[in-house]
Amino acid sequence: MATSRALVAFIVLISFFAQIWNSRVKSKVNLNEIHSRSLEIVAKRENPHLMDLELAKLKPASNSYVHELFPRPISGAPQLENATILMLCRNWELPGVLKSMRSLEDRFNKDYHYTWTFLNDKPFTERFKEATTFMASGKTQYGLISPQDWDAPSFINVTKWEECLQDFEDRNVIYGGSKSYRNMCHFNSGYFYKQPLVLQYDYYFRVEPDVEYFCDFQMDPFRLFRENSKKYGFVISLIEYEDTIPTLWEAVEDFMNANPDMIHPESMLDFLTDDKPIGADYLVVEHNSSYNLCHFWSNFEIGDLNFFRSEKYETYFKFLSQTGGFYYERWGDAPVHSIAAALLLNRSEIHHFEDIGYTHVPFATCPESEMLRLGKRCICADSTKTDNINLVPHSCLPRFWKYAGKSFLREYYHPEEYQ
Ligand SMILES: Nc1nc2c(ncn2[C@@H]2O[C@H](COP(=O)(O)OP(=O)(O)OP(=O)(O)O)[C@@H](O)[C@H]2O)c(=O)[nH]1
Ligand SMILES: *[C@@H]1O[C@H](CO)[C@@H](O)[C@H](O)[C@H]1NC(C)=O
Ligand SMILES: *[C@@H]1O[C@H](CO)[C@@H](O)[C@H](O)[C@H]1NC(C)=O
Ligand SMILES: *[C@@H]1O[C@H](CO)[C@@H](O)[C@H](O)[C@H]1NC(C)=O
Ligand SMILES: *[C@@H]1O[C@H](CO)[C@@H](O)[C@H](O)[C@H]1NC(C)=O
Ligand SMILES: [Mg+2]
Repeated sequence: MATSRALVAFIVLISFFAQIWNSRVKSKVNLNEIHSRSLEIVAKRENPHLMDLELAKLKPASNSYVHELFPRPISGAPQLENATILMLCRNWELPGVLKSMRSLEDRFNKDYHYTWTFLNDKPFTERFKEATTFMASGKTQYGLISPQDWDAPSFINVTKWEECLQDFEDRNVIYGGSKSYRNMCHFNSGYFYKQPLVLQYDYYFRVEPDVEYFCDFQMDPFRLFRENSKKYGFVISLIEYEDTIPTLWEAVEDFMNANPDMIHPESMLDFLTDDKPIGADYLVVEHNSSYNLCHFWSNFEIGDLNFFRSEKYETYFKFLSQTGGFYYERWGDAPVHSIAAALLLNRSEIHHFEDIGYTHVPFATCPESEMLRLGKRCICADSTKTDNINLVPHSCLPRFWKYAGKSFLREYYHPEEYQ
C-alpha cells in the first residue's frame, strides 16, 4: 500500500513537473509566435491603433487653425486677381470635367467667378462648350493647342521612340506605352503657359477631370499668392516612380552645372536630395541617383505664370526637352515642375495649402484639425480618415516642412470678406 501510494505520489509529482515543463515549453513557443506575429503586424501596419500612433509621430504638431469661423457667404464683390482656372482635357472627359467644375464652383469660385480656360489638342465640341458654360459661374473660353506645341518635337527619333514605348510597355511602367500621355506631360511642362488664352493672366489654378475639393476655400488663393509673393502651390507631395525618370536627375545635374547662376541662393535643393529619415517612422526609398524622388503632385497646382515664362524656367525646360527624356523615357510634368520650383525659386515662394481637402484618384487628403473641418464645412472622403496621403510614410510633406518651415493660416486670411 505504502509503496503504491508512494508510486502514485511520485507519478503525480512527475506529471506535475512534466506539465510545468510542458507548459513552459509551450508558452515559450507561443510567446515566440506572438512576438513574431506582432512584428509582422507592425511591418504590415495592420494594427489601426499602432497606425494612429505612428501617424501621430509623423505629424507631431499642427498649427492648422483659424481664430474665426467663417461659415457665411462672401459679402459684396470680392477683390479679383489677374487669374484663370485652367483645365487641359478631352471631349470625352466631359462628365468628369463637370464633376470637378461643380466641386470647385461650390467650394470656391461661386464667390469669385474667375474665368475657366479649357485647352485641348482637338477642337472642343459644341456639346462640351455648352455643358461647361452652364456649369461655370463666370466666363469660359476654349483654346485649341497647335500641333507644334503638342506633338513630339522633330528631333525625336521615331524608331527609337517606338522601341522605348515597347520596352516601357513590357516593363509595365504606368502609362509606359502611351504616346499621348508623353505629349501631355511635355505640353504641361513647357507649353501651357505660352498658350494665347493663358498669356493674358498672371496666375493659374490647374484642375483635372474627376477631382474633388472637400472644404470651402473661404479665401482667394490667387490673392494669397500675390500678397505673400508665392509662386508655386501644392496640396499633396509624394514619391515619384523612378522607372518613369531613369535619367531625369542626370539631365538636371547637367543643367545645374551649365547654369549655376540660375539656382536660387535660397533654393530647396535639400528637399530634393536629402534622404535622411524624418520622425520615428519612415520609408526607406530606394533611388539610384541623388534625387530622393520627392515631388509635388501636379494635378492640383496653383502657380505664377510669370515664373514659368521666366528665362530661368524656359532655359531649364529647353535643356530637359532636348535630351528627349520626355519621349524615350516617360518624364512626368509633376517632377519637372517640382524640381524647377525647388531649384529656381526662393523656398519661401512655395506654398503648401494645408487647408484645402482634395482628391484625385488614388490619393486624398483633408485638414487634420477638427476646427478647420467644421469652420470650412469639409466633407472629407472616408479614405482620408485612415489614408490621408500627407500622413503616410511615403509622403514628402514632413520633408517639405523640414526645409520650407511652417506658417500660420491666420497670416493669409481676410475675414472681412466674410462678414
Ligand atoms: N486634350 C488632351 N488632354 C489630355 C490628354 N491626355 C491627358 N490629358 C489631360 O491631361 C491631364 C492629365 O492626364 P490624366 O490622364 O488625368 O493623367 P494622370 O492624372 O496622370 O492619370 P489619371 O488621372 O490617373 O488617368 C488631365 O487633365 C487630362 O484630361 C490628351 O491626349 N489630350
Ligand atoms: C534612330 O534610332 C534607331 C534605333 O535606335 C537607330 O538605329 C537609328 O540610327 C537612329 N537614327 C538616327 C538618325 O539617329
Ligand atoms: C494680367 O497679366 C498679364 C500677364 O502678366 C498682363 O499682360 C495683363 O496686362 C494683366 N492684366 C491686367 C488687367 O493687369
Ligand atoms: C536602379 O539600379 C538597379 C541596380 O543597378 C537597376 O536594376 C534598376 O533598373 C535601376 N532603376 C532605374 C529606374 O534606373
Ligand atoms: C528669400 O525669401 C526670404 C523670405 O521672404 C527673404 O527674406 C530673403 O531675402 C529671400 N532671399 C533672396 C535671396 O531673395
Ligand atoms: Mg488625372
